Amino acid sequence: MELRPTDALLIIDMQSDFLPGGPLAVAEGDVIIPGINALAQRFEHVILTQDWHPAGHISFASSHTGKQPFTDTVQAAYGTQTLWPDHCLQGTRGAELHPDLNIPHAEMILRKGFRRDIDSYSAFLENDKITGTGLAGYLRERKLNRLFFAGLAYDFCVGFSAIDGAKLGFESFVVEDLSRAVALPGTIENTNACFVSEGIQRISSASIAS
Ligand code: VGL
Ligand code: ZN
Repeated sequence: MELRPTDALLIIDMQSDFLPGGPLAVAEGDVIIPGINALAQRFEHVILTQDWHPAGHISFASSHTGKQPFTDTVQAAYGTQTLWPDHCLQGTRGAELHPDLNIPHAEMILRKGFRRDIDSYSAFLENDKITGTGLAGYLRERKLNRLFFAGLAYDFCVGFSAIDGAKLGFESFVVEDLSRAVALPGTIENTNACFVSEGIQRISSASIAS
């Protein structure tokens, strides 16, 4: 497939806390860094996202007494929220984009998940499915209409971002070999089913012409 000047690459949450050694390490998250750097060079427009939580965030198991990360949930005002280890605390080293990520021409870094009582997997809509991040307006104003997603995690922030992107009218592709999953029970299967129903194509980085 040929890239167009109106394409954008969205690199989701390539932060130290999600990489091996971090509190919410995604298996092989580090393996995709060189490929992401190489793919980004082929895009004129690159947007990076950063999960960016305040202390006491609703998604932290530590914010709720007796709750365990990964397996336990809480009922938020907007519905069921999965709980995680503390991660991507605003201003910490672990919240920084990984130092091996090398995309100096990235045009925007979008932070999300900064409201204490609302998590935000998606780069477009927070988990209440109402609060917007402003990204859709930014992309429309810049006339970027085709979106390619890579990064972490396939079954959470990458998946939710691509699904919302498609729902908002952007033609959306997920670069599967440049993403890795948290893989809680059923999450990958659920993500793949949503990609099918939203018309999101899973592609390989090799299929993008250079
Ligand atoms: C993510 C869980 C919690 C992600 C962020 O980037 O996929 N997952 N916060
Ligand atoms: Zn998070």
